[in-house]
Amino acid sequence: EKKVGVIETWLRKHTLLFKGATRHPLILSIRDGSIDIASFKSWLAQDYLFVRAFVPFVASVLIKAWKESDESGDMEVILGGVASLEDEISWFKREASKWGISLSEVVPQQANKKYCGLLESLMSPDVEYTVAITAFWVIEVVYQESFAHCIGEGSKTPQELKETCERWGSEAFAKYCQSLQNIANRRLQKASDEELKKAEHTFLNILEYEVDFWNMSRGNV
Ligand code: HMH
Repeated sequence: EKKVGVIETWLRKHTLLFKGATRHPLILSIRDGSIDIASFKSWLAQDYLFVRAFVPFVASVLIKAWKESDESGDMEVILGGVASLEDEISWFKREASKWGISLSEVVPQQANKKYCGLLESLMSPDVEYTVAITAFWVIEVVYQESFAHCIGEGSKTPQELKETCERWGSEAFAKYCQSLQNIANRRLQKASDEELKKAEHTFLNILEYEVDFWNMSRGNV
């Protein structure tokens, strides 16, 4: 018998917050073409720093999968994630140079520091695999849902931003997020009430931090 996943239940329960993170004004302004390029550049620079902190977080999830997972296939999915981050960092460097951004001079803003601090706390060995893989999924899916919206039917996304939107909005990235969701759902199904509570709290925390992250780049409007 196929039960409704825990994640689907959360998405229904927390629709407003999820929409806040995935239909943020910055994303809507990319989609309708009204984006101020200074805002885009500010987002790009800050996200480069975020992704550098995201790498050790994903590596920590890989370690937890190796130690705690009941399914050997989890490791391949997470390892694929680690591998694609190498390409992503190269992409950020190329993209930054295209826009004339000097990445070595970028100073992390408060919301970015806060979010990277959350990632660091989730790297602790005390954080269960179930909680960590749920966090990993939500971090990825926010970008997938956001940028897919910018390339969907009727979008007026400027040509020079399309490559960015494709990176996270592509079918391939959607599939990868689905794999992460399947792993998270499988684990959540078997989790204790205590663990479920922690995972849901982390899910909500991340959505809030994502909204704050988008908000950082609105100061330039
Ligand atoms: C802030 N969230 C942020 N940056 C990213 N690159 C991702 C998520 C990846 O999905």
